[in-house]
Amino acid sequence: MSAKRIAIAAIALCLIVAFASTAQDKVYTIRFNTVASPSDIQVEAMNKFAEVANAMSGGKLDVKVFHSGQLGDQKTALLGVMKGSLEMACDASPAWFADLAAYPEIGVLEVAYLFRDIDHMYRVLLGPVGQAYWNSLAKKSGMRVLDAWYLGTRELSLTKKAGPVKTPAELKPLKVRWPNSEAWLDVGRALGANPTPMGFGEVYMALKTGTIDGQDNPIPTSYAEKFLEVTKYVVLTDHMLGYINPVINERLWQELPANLKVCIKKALEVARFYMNTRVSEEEATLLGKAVVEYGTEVVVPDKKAFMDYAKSYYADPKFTKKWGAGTYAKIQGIE
Ligand code: KDO
Repeated sequence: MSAKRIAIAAIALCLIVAFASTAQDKVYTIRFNTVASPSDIQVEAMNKFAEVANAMSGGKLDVKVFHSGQLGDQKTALLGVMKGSLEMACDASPAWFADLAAYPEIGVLEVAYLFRDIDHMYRVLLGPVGQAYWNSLAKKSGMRVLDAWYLGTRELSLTKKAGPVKTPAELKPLKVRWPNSEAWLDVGRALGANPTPMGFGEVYMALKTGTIDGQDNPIPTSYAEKFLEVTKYVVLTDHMLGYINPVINERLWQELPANLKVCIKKALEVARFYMNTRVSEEEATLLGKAVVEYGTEVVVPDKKAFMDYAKSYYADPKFTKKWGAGTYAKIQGIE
């Protein structure tokens, strides 16, 4: 080999080594945002994720948690993750993706009375059906779903003025808040409501000042965010097994070395177990606390009336057109 060739080969080798060591030495800062406040279990779970991911990666991952919407509300954060101006967000789920990622088909994964129980929910979301939706979401939007954390069963909480609603007909005249995306508003409509769209951060004040008559969220969320302090009735409609999907910018995900991807996946799993256990515990205990602390009245509604109403609402052909023929039944039928 000539001296010139040896020199070129040496330079090429140096470049390869330099590149490899840059990739290896690089510290990835990952900002992880939520609208939830620090008293909310999901913030604890996000902190758990950060702690495990950072430790497991030996400092190559630097996950930082931002609560209370410090880096934006639900929509802003998800659009940021899609564009790459934010690395991760926690307040994500299909009813958001359907609108923000212009992917109406995926909305079928978050409709009233879809899942029989948590096992069914997990078989769909973390099984091949869910994975196929998450993969096409990543292609369409630049945002990848990494996991599914149980948020709790969604129930209505209504003000004193609204009264102890027991049927869809009684819900109709009330101003009940739902998250501000079309697929979320359909959840409200499927219960007979005429939903008021509103950002999460405005709900407490709107309940307190009487701008709205109620809202829907799982008990641990409604308790942590003090929504139960400013409402009187919790109506046990059990209309949805709520979950959130931690998401990451797809370009960043593809850039991450394989070992760091493993750290992220493992840390998410730890956080998921933490969150799901705590949520289940708190679902069982917090209502009793709210009864003592706030004088909450627990209302057992005509759940069958709500379920029947939802079934006929989603039977509208516009949903078959959005989701694809037979998709809803296929998801419900997964064993
Ligand atoms: C909410 O805005 O009511 C909601 O429960 C919607 C969920 O998709 C999720 O964004 C959640 O807020 C936040 O994570 C706060 O718990």
